[in-house]
Order: sequence, then structure tokens, then C-alpha cells
Amino acid sequence: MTNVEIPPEHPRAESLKIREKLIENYVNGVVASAGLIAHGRGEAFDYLLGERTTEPALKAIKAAAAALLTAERPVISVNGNTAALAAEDTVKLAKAADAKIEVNLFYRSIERETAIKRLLEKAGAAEVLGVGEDASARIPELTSERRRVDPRGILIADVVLVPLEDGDRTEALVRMGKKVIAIDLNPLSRTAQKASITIVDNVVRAMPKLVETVKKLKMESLDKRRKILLQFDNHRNLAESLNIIRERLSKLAEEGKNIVFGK
Ligand code: PTJ
Repeated sequence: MTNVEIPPEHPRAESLKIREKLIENYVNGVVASAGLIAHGRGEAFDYLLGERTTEPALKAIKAAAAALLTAERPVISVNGNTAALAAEDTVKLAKAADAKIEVNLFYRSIERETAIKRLLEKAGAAEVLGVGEDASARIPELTSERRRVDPRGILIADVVLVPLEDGDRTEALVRMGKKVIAIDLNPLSRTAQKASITIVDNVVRAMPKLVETVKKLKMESLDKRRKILLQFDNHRNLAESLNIIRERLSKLAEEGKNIVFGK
């Protein structure tokens, strides 16, 4: 713990609590130091989006739920930030969508892999792939440590959910013929642009909504799920997110006063 008391009436209490969670998990060895920097970048985009789940994000969540439920071998790829911010929802999602959970890190070390595995098990995960020697397969043409994957998981997956990802691996997974679902607050990132379905939202908000949507969509027919997927256009959806930012900034600039961009 960082011994910081966040007053509940603080206007940015929620955001500060999330930061504390990341710092705590950085100290525990779950989050990479670069993960703290990545979070700051995400926060900046969250301000621009209005710190809410937008309509295009909801559409992408629905398409993501449909993709997970029509998949034969869905896998949720977990890194340090995702484990710190959404371990319980990751486990809930894996159960609801009958997906496997695999640890996959950019800054790989056996200590971090093990710490993340333990956190996921504490959250209720029965099986966590990709730790240590289990990540014995390689994604072709990828040089980062993210290339090491589990032959029972990401290697043979047809749909991979990659919250907080880097562009290289997203591209490599797409090249391997997999459908990639990304959660990324930055609609301009290479990950966002290269993924098959991009949820432009905070993992903290998107993951519980994805769990809820998967549960609802499970009641529907396979035909309905396929139709949702066919109707979804990722580039059009990303453009809608950019439009939301543009319109919001124009409106705020026109109003010109009382703009409080948090702390
Ligand atoms: O745990 P590791 O070793 O796999 O490392 C993880 C990080 C995040 C350090 C690594 O994947 C990395 O360097 O990522 P990038 O390239 O900085 O990309 C992170 C992306 O996630 C950026 O586009 C951020 O805007 C976005 N992001 C950050 N926090 C959130 C987020 N998107 C959704 N929700 C967030 N809370």
C-alpha cells in the first residue's frame, strides 16, 4: 500500500483509487514500470472521451461479445495492467464465454508471470496458461517477449481478447488469421487501428459491461450473434469515437468557461 488516504468527496476520487491500485500492484510486482506510464496515456484519452462508455464503445462491446460466443477457441490475454485493474472481471468473462486465460507480457519475467497468475487465481481462475515453460510456442515474425505463447492457448485460438496491447502483436495475431478484440482508450493507437474489434473505453468500465453483454447474448441464437458481427465495421466505429472527441472539444472550446478537466 502507498499509505495515501483518498477523501471520498475528492472530485477525482475514483480516478485516484485506480491509480493507487496500479501503484500497489507495481509494488507487488504485477504491473511493469512502463505500465504506470501507459496508464497516464490512457487517462488523457479518457478525459477527452468524457470518462464514460460511449455509444461506439457499447457497439464494439456487443460485437466483441458476439465474437467471443461464436469462437471455437477464445482466449483472454492478460498483462500487468489488466490483472491489476480487472482480475475479477477477467475470470467472470472467461467463465461466461468459456474462454481460456493466458498471461502474456511485453516485459516478461517469471516473477511477474507468477505474481499475475496468483492474482488471477485469487480472483477465482481455475487455470492460467502461458506461465514459464508453458509459453513454449512462438508467434512468427514477432521479436518482443510477447511472441512467447502457450500452445494450448493463444497459439491455437481463433479469437483473442487483448486489453491494453501493443500494435506489433495485434498485427501479428491478425496475420495469423485470428480475430483480435482490443480494449484501448486511444482510438489512434496502432493496436486500435489494427484490431478486428476495438473497444475504445477504459478496461475498468469495459470489462464488466462485456461480461454482462456476453451473459445476455448467450440467450440469443447463433444467427443473431453472426448478424451482429457482420454488421460491425471497426473503422467506422473508430471514426465515431474520434468524432465524439472532436465534438466534445468543440463544444467545450465554444463554451470557453467553467471547463474543469479534473486534477
Ligand atoms: O504488463 P506488460 O509487461 O505486458 O506491459 C504492459 C504495457 C501496458 C506497459 C505495454 O503493453 C505497453 O507498453 O503498452 P502501450 O504501448 O503503452 O499501450 C498501452 C495502451 O493502452 C495505450 O494506447 C493507452 O492509451 C491504453 N490504456 C492505458 N490504460 C488504459 C488503456 N486502455 C484502456 N483502459 C485503460 N485503463
